[in-house]
Formats: sequence, C-alpha cells, structure tokens
Amino acid sequence: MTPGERARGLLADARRVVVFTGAGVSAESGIPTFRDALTGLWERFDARALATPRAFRTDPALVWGWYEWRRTLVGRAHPNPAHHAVAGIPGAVVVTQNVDDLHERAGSADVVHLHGSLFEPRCADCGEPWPLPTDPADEPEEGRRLPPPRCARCSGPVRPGVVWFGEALPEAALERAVEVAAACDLMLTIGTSGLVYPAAELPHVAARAGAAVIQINPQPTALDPVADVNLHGPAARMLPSLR
Ligand code: BJW
Ligand code: ZN
Repeated sequence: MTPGERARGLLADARRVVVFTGAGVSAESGIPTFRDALTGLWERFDARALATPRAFRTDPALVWGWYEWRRTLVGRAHPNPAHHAVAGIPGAVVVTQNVDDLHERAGSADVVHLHGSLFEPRCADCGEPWPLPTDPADEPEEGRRLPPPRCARCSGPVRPGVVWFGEALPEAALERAVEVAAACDLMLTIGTSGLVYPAAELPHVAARAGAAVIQINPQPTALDPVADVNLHGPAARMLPSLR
C-alpha cells in the first residue's frame, strides 16, 4: 500500500477528525510562511523586533505597520484547494496556528485559532476590542511604519490580536484544542514545522490517545516521528487527492 492509499483509508474510516494547520496550508495562497528558507518571514524579518510584547513597547509603529501590511496581504489572498479540501471533511474540527481567515472563507465551520487573528486588534492596555476600518483606502506597504490607533476607552495603543512569543495562548482555544486532540481518531497535521510550543504538542496528544496521525508537508519536520503516514508534497495538491 502506498502512503497515499493508507492515508485515504484512514480518512475514510475516521469518525472524529482534527485538522491541525500551520503557515504551509496558506503558502499556496501567496501568504509567506515563517521558517521556510528564502521566503519565510523570519528569514527576512527579525522575530524579536516584531513578534514579542517588548518589540511593541519599544517600537509600536514598526510593529503595527508590519501587521497592517500582513493584514492587507491576507485580505487580498484567497483560500486554495487545501483550505477547500479541509472544509469538505464532514464534522472536522480545524485547529490552526494561522492568524489568517482562509479556513473560514473556504467554509470550515469549526475553527479554533491558537495564535489569534490579524482581524481582531485590541487595546494593549485595557483589552477593549478595536473595530477595524472597513475602508481599505490606506493600504500600508511592506516596511512602512504606522503609529497604532488609540483605544476609544482609555486611549492606550491598539495592538494586533495575535499571540507573540512569551505570551500565553488564549485559554479557551488551547483547552478546546487539547480536548479535541485527545478525543479524535485521526489528526491531519498540515504545513507546520512543529517547532512552536505549546501548539506542537497537539499531534503528540492525539497519538498518545491512540489516534492515527497523517502529516502533509513537502519537507521533513519535527513531527515526522509522531506521524503514522508522512505525505511529502504541497498541501494544495496532496489534500484534494485524499478524497
Ligand atoms: C508547506 C507548504 C505547502 C511550506 N504545503 N506545507 C518549549 C521549549 C522551547 C521553547 C518553548 C517551549 N514552550 C514554549 C516555548 C517558547 C515559545 C516557543 O515555542 N519557541 C520555539 C520557537 C522554540 N512559545 C511561546 O512563546 C508561546 N507562548 C508560551 O509558551 O507561553 C507560555 C506562557 C504561559 C503563561 C503565561 C505566559 C506565557 C507562544 C507562541 C506564539 C507564536 N507566535 C507566532 C507569531 C504569531 C503572530 C504572527 O503571525 O506574527 O505564531 S510565531 C509563528 O510560528 C506563528 C506561527 O503560528 C508559529 C508556527 O509556525 P508554523 O505555522 O509551523 O510555520 P513555519 O514557517 O514554521 O512552518 C511552515 C511549514 O510549512 C514548513 O514545515 C514548510 O515545509 C511547510 N510548507 N509550503 C504544505 N505548500
Ligand atoms: Zn484601552
């Protein structure tokens, strides 16, 4: 049996499926990953200067401008065949590390965001949600600094609603993710390097609870040893071929 045939069999037999995704699932929508050589965001930008609470305190305009540029990129992108194939798995719970909204736009009904969202900024001081402007007139370019807007309640700086290094993941999201990982009979882990914790623990949680784990990734990853089937290829080609 080929790995593809094994994966198709596991998917056809599974009743509770969890789809765990990372930046690679959106790569073919034109959204850069973090750690891929040459094209990854952390190859071109310094994570410590952009994706930590200290970075935002030190240079809020640099950080806000960078995230507004990324929000613009995502806004222009479209879900790819991988997002659509995921949305076509009946009853699947999607647990994503991604801060984009492409799973939702492809039609996935149950999406858990472990690392927040580019579309839910909030006040850095009091936590008040900040309504995003609907007018796309002022679209920032890569590298352009932009002072963050001010909170209507306390006039604190508005920050992106994402989870930076050193910050706790949203409690309810992490709890639900662990719960569904421990209760599934199949986990598909797609397009993640499996290096960032605690998210990377989830395939191990599923495997320890007896679930089968299928990984889809063109490159070897930290999660290879935990996967029962490793499908080496791009998600937008591999996923649709499983159904
Ligand atoms: C394709 C493809 C195609 C390409 N098809 N595939 C244990 C040990 C050591 C350190 C730690 C530890 N536990 C915690 C830590 C610290 C830290 C951490 O994990 N560091 C590691 C890097 C070592 N974790 C944290 O700080 C977390 N918080 C925390 O632990 O809090 C504790 C706490 C508790 C209580 C109170 C206070 C604190 C938070 C982590 C937050 C991560 N944030 C980011 C940025 C989000 C905002 C933004 O977007 O800017 O999240 S970092 C970045 O990495 C982003 C991603 O979600 C995350 C994961 O990356 P992902 O998705 O895997 O992307 P890549 O690029 O790594 O991989 C892409 C993959 O796709 C590759 O494998 C490609 O091959 C593949 N691919 N094309 C399919 N077409
Ligand atoms: Zn406020």
